[in-house]
Amino acid sequence: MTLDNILEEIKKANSIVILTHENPDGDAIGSSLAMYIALKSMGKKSDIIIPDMPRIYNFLPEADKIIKQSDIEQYDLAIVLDCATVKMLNGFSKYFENSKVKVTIDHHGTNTMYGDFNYINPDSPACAQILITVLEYFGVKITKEIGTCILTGIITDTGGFQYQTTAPETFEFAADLLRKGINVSEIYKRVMNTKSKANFELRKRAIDRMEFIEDGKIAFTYITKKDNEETGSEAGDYEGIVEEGRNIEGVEVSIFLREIDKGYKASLRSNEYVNVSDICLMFGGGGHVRAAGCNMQMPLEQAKEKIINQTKMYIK
Ligand SMILES: [Mn+2]
Repeated sequence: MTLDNILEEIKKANSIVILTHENPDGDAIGSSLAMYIALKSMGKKSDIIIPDMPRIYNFLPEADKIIKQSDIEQYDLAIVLDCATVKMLNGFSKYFENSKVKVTIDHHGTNTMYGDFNYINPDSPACAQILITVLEYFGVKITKEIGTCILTGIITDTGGFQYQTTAPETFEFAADLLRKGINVSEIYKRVMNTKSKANFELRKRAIDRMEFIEDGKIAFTYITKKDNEETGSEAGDYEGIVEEGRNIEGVEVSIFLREIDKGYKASLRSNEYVNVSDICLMFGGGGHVRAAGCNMQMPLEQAKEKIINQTKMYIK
């Protein structure tokens, strides 16, 4: 079975690299750190390479061990977490391509099974939740540190247990952690409610620009590089903006464009019936039914028109 193969590869490997998707969220960071700590407990040293670490997750155990790049050309084993495609590894895919053995652990239905061994569960609300099964299989005890990282992944990807993806096991696991003395309410507050000043400033601009299309069923907004500069934004400071549109009464799809080096990165969220992963797949992206994204290498006006027109086709 896949997990036996993965465990065998971990045991064999002398050098391991942990990777995740670009623009990492709480699930990406939490899963990576949980794996890092688990490997350490198994007597395995590993590198986590994340070039664009959002500052709100700096409180996580071992977050200071995350590196932006590595001198090691070829790792024996690469473990990729929470990442649907090789393309989403973006700037640091070379560590993946060069490694001798490749493992992916993920919960995206759009995962392309690009590893030698792929452990995918699209029913799991977070990659971090899959790790509970994986680590228990490896005989790793879920310590307070590991639990904190896993819970961070679960809380962010379930929007604080609010999405329909939240499974009964999700609550059971949270209850277990609470019994173990993990400060669930503190993690919740840090992850869900604490915003950087720059995030707040970006949010203000995005809300100010928000447009409603198709009788208010589509909400659209954007931020530019200039906004980032003027607000002193760093990686991850745009988190939560797309949800602002989604939370407005009558909105089915919220679209948020964010300027990146080449064009715009689109984030989509839906409420009831639109599969936004389908929309994003049209532009080479993907994700989940209610949350997905894609890159659009074109000017703002063009990106806006294309993504809105595509979305309109799904609106009832
Ligand atoms: Mn995830």
